[in-house]
Amino acid sequence: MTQKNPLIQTLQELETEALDAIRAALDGEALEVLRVSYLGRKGRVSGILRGLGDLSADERPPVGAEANRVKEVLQEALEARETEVSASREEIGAPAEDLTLPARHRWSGGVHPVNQVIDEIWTIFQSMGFVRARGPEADTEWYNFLALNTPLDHPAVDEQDTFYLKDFVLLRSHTSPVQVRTMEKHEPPIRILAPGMVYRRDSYDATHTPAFAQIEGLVVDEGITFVDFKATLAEFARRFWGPGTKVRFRPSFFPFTEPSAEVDVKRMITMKDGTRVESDWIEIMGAGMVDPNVLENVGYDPEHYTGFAFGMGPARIALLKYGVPDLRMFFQNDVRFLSQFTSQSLSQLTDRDAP
Ligand code: 2U9
Repeated sequence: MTQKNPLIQTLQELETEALDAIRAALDGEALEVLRVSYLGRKGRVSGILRGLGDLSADERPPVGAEANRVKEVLQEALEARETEVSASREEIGAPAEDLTLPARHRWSGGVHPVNQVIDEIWTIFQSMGFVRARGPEADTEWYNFLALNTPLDHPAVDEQDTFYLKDFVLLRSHTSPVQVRTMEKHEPPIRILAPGMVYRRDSYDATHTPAFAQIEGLVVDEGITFVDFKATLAEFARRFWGPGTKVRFRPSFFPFTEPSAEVDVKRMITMKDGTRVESDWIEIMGAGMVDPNVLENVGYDPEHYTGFAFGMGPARIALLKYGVPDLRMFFQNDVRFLSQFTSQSLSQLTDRDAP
């Protein structure tokens, strides 16, 4: 066995030492220093290669081969480490985020303008002692028409033509069935507000939609008079539209109320220059004293109890309140339109139910 040339031993020690140093290097600059000291013109591996000429013909090939192998190993190791340190430099954060910038605003939804109006109306009536009542959206002809003193061949039914699910069962055309069901279950005093979706076979245009929200209210007790009726609704109108609001009750007809009225308001509007002008009369709801036949239908004695009822469409109220020209804009889900009503955020709500 030929003895190992001591230069080969030196090369292998250099290799180990250099590989350790390369692994420990943290940046490109340190790696460049190492490259120069091992592989540069005056480097230690290059020095051995340069001295090959002084070796004997026997010694030269194995030392030369080993020197070249070590040179290649170190070159590869330097390149690999260079790639690693430059990748981690990017990770550490160049280019860095500016942590002093204010946080980006996270998009958050708001309450739909029609629901905002429902909430506002509900808050006003709640403060007057009304409680919320609910009922099914699919109901029977009895609850939707007959109990409400509305025979099916009455012309008023044409206006409330609705969707039948099967014989006798339909999508309610108003929330009045909720009041009928509440009266069946409870004795007076009754003071309820019934908001909810209703359905009619209507066109879809600037002033109609076949599905819409309604809010109806009902008060029944001993000794409820036309004065209670007018005062409650006038108080509501002034709280909703502002203290300067004028209220007018115009005679009308509904099968379930007698006498009946349409309620109009005349608002005080503040112009841009600060002057105050009166609006035209605008119709905001229908209402009336509960027809004695309706009270009888739920088993109340109309000689003993009297009451009043009212109904309004919050989308129509929202239209008037915000000056929106077309009802359909509320239902097209265009964020450019809806985001103009985000003053009330979901997190601000404390006492909100689904309508
Ligand atoms: C019972 C007794 C009476 C509710 C009433 C109206 C008049 C009315 C319309 C307003 C706009 C419907 O959404 S709208 O198209 N409503 O004009 N509603 S009186 O009367 C009742 C309800 C229940 C037991």
